Amino acid sequence: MTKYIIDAGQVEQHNAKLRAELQADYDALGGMLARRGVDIEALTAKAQTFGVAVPSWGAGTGGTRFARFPGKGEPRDVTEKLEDCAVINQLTRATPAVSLHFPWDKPSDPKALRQQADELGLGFDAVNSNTFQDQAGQAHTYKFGSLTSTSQASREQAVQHNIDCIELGKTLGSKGLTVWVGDGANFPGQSNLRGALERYIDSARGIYAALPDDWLMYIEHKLFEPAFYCSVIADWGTSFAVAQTLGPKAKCLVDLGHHAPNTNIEMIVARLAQFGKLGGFHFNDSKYGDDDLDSGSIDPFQLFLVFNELADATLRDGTFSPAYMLDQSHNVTDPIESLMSSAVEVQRAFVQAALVDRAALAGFQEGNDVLQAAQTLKKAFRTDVSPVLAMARLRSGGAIDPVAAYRASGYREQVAVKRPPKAGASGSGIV
Ligand code: PSV
Ligand code: MN
Ligand code: MN
Repeated sequence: MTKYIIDAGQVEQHNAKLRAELQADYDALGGMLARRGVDIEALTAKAQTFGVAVPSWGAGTGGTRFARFPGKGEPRDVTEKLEDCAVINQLTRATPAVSLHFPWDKPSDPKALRQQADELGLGFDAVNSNTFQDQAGQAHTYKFGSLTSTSQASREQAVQHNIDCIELGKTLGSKGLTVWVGDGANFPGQSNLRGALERYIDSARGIYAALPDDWLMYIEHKLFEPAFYCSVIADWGTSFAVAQTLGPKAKCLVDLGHHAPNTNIEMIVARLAQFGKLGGFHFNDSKYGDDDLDSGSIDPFQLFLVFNELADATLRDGTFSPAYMLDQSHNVTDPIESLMSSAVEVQRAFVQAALVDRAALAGFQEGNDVLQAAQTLKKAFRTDVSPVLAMARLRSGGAIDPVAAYRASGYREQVAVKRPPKAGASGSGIV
């Protein structure tokens, strides 16, 4: 039996107040969709299957290189992060798994952590390694790189850390390791561009060899930052080449914020899917760079177009299940509210993409009816599927309006009392 952090009776009360209004909106949308030949019940059932993992580090206030302004009642350790993640899933029913980042989230008792997650109805998504910072007591620095360092000792230490992450992840029931390195250079000439990638591949082989058969290794590319002249794994071409070189358990991970502005991300998605190397996503939104803004807050059409490619790939390839995760930094909002709204935005794109009339689209593409092809996508994107999302939540046991239910529960005020700020606490680890 799942232990709910927010009193189930409170959620029911909240739903009771909104139920009639939702039913009216749902019926109206159902009638409109029926005229298009779409069964709203099937769409709602599909929405109920959607899940996106929540990053443990997103539960605390993020921060920029300039400052961090902590919020009230922030989780102080991994067990408190799990509590917050459980609230997010209780109200949205769309975030059944948590992605941990080591060593930030290293549990003193991994079995107890798994038990806590079980009790809260949560699973563990891919675990993330961290070789972009030096940790206290670490023998060798990553100042000049980790998996690609010219220092063999630093490389070996970084490989071992990834293997340790796999071991911890096995105990927790995780099935994947996400590897993002900040390795690169700040000056032309600082590093040998080809040599650095050769060292990366050599190190990655050591990690890959430690992967259990039913695990995947997700290679996450990022254009720049912290390296500002060049990054070793800067783009999907490089991550694709690495994944091909390593083998079938290595796949590419697309973080939406890790590209130059105006990059056609949906085309990257289509390419990776076509060649069987699309492993998963870190969802967020951005205006300039790796802004880590809330999903769908800047360019919801791009998010829709990504899901449109995923829907096309599913149709072509049958079973196809990339890993979905949010990777955001919340600086000016309550992280629980941002994560709930973001999960709903990603779910919205998933449902809208299911509304695309694929037969009509294929016909317009075949006949080069450009305008109608574009309108076919827009018609799906413009459909307000909010009643479907709310009904899916209601039927799955969540809240019709997650943010309203969360505010009414007083959860943040309660944890603010239970979780006084740590003296000198300055960050969630993200700078
Ligand atoms: C890097 O910018 C990144 O997107 C990677 O996914 C990291 O693991 C995450 O942020 C948290 O720092
Ligand atoms: Mn990421
Ligand atoms: Mn990032």
